[in-house]
Amino acid sequence: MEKKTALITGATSGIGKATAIQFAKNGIHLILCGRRQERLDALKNELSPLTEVTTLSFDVRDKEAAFNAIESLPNSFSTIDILINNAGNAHGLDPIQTGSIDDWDAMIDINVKGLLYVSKAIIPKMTERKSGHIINIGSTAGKEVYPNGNVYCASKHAVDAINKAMRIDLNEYGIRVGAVHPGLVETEFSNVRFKGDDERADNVYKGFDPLRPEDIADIIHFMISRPYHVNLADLIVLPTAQASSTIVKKTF
Ligand code: NDP
Ligand code: 8X3
Repeated sequence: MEKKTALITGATSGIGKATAIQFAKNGIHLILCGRRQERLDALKNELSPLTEVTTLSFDVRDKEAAFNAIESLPNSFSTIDILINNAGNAHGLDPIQTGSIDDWDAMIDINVKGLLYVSKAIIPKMTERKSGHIINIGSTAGKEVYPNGNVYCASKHAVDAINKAMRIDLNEYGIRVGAVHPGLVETEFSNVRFKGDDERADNVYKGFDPLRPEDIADIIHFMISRPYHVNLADLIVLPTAQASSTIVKKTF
């Protein structure tokens, strides 16, 4: 069977890294993206015995860097069948009246504009071939709004809208578009949100059984391994202990 090629943004950590590992186990060729080259190199070394792997190090905020990186792919990786738009983070958890404008810029530039730049660099070849699969990683923060989540929630509501818009615009090209919207997943997400305050970050996941990045990777692999006429369009995935952004059953 012909091997598929997937480009994963944010493959250096968390959900993106777990997805890369899951895809490699299933023989999918990988283009691993992120800013931290040493982590990309380490993951490439780990996965190369299982599948073909290449890496692209760029900041998704930098549109020129994103286009140049994707343009630079060798022929053997230039047909991208699957795009996993995963790179993103929350920066800060502050009320709107005291929030940092730098944090707002980071979240809009990475989670929204970065996703658009990478998609724009890849979609035209998918429309030419009339095939492809795009999975956008949204969040429960894109389905509801919680206290102090303001701009992060706005950025993920934008991802939700972009996911729906892509599915409509790409419908005539037979391209599959779907989103996964996770609740609380234990990754480096909260370490980034709280800018290295690891104790505060760890506390987010204490007292209940959070999702693990592998849980989301499993679901992403399930989505891409359905027969081509099946498109999982919009999935909300929660830990059992979580009912909504603000309702989590904790043991303390
Ligand atoms: P991590 O912090 O573990 O991973 C984030 C990834 O995004 C890293 O690989 C990082 O790579 C990459 N990234 C961040 N900023 C940039 C940038 N400017 N340019 C390129 N890559 C970047 O978090 P998660 O795995 O949890 O997050 C992955 C996605 O899942 C995000 O979109 C997040 O919003 C979403 N999500 C997470 C949830 C959670 O509870 N953890 C729940 C719902 C959604 P590098 O730093 O090397 O560039
Ligand atoms: C990450 C989940 O609840 O921290 O998107 O916003 S949450």
